[in-house]
Amino acid sequence: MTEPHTLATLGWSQFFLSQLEADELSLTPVRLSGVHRARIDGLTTAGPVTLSLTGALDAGALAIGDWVLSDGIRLIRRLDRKTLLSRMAAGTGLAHQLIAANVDTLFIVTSCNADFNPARLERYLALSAEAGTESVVLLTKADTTETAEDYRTQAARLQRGLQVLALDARDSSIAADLAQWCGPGQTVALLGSSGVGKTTLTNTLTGRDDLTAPIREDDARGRHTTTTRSLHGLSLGGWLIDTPGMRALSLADASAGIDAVFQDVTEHLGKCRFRDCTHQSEPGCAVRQAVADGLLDAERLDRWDKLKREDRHNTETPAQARARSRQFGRMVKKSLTVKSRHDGGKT
Ligand SMILES: Nc1nc2c(ncn2[C@@H]2O[C@H](COP(=O)(O)OP(=O)(O)OP(=O)(O)O)[C@@H](O)[C@H]2O)c(=O)[nH]1
Ligand SMILES: [Mg+2]
Repeated sequence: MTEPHTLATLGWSQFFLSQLEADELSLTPVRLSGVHRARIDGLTTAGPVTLSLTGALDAGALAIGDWVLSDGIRLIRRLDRKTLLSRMAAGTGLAHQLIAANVDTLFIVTSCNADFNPARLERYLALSAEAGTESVVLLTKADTTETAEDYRTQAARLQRGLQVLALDARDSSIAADLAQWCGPGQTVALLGSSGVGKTTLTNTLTGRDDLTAPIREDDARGRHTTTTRSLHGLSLGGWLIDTPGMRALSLADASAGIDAVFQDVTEHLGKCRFRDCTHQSEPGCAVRQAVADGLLDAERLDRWDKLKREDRHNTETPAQARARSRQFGRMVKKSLTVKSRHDGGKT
């Protein structure tokens, strides 16, 4: 983008302004548009800047979309984030990898083909809910099938009130359908598997001509064409972050996000006979009863349970895990005692 920006069109707001100390008012706010090992690229009201990363902050602590303060040469400090999309770094076991910061809306991208997978979409939705971003599911390649509406209906069931759009990512008229998220000051990010059309959407919505590549015919898999995250100006005035295709998405520290996506499950919690019910085989389980009564989808319950266990496993320290298993042991023992008393009373 060549035309000058105001802080507001760059996404600045009272939230960031209120973080400034009196002696920081002369510093320049910079919105990060690229994070590299030893330098960062950013946008200011005076145009693009590049700052070298020396000393205090390392690149891993910064995310594209972050607001930082600079004295014109150096980065002085990062401001608190309105939202932060992060995930467990693949292969490292624990470390969080920052995806993007200060994103208002996450466009979760999948296609009307073999890429469509409800369980995977639920992971993205939980990540988004945990980050505090609004979620919108975009189903690309609607032009390649007669059944786009079926995909849309299935996706809409994955979270209450979820917005889902089926579209042809190459069609310039989609900008009008996405306009409410793409205006001045707003930031969207695209996440999804390789080959679903993230860069195609980027090109359509920004007027760019970034590299895209055809997917494999047999299983609809992409070729990991995009390799870095990048921030671009949208034709409608906002900002868009394109990202490389994701392979696997593991959740950590996302317990509240998972529950926000699975409200149809969580609304039945807290009503079981045992306070620490695991909803497996305990008597008086309100959750299993809801499934039996047709009020709750058994597959949703299974997927919620699996995600919560995974999240716990990835989040707990070994000491916390031991404490929880001790507590669980005590709870089982107690419920067996209660049960035997109860059974004894009956005979
Ligand atoms: N027919 C049709 N083709 C599409 C659509 N969206 C994307 N494509 C095609 O799908 C292929 C992959 O698109 P990309 O935009 O490169 O996908 P990506 O999500 O950026 O992939 P990575 O960069 O590998 O993560 C390209 O050949 C696109 O032209 C769509 O809505 N309809
Ligand atoms: Mg791409």
